[in-house]
Amino acid sequence: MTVILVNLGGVILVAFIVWWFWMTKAKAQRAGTSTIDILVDGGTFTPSRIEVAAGKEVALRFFRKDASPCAERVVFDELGINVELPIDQHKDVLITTPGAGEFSFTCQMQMYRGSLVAK
Ligand SMILES: [Cu+2]
Repeated sequence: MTVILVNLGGVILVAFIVWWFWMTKAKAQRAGTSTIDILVDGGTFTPSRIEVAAGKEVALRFFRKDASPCAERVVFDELGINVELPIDQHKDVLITTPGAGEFSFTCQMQMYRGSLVAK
């Protein structure tokens, strides 16, 4: 009986350690990357002017409500990013700016317009 209890204790301890390390790692990853929500609707990105820290990875979380083909893609021309946005879903676009500066982003027809300001 004692042997079983000791073994069970060991298993629980190992499970706890594994869980602890995974949790800590996940937190560290989230802390390193900030997330900014952007709504895509009615011909405008909201917000349309986004300030980020230069050279640091940022996740832009687009939420496209506009079902028209106009809002189908988001394009960061200077950064070489062109991503399809699914309707009524969150889409994360990870961006690391090459340095300080202003980088525009648009829909593929350049009707939607926004700018990413890296400082
Ligand atoms: Cu468009």
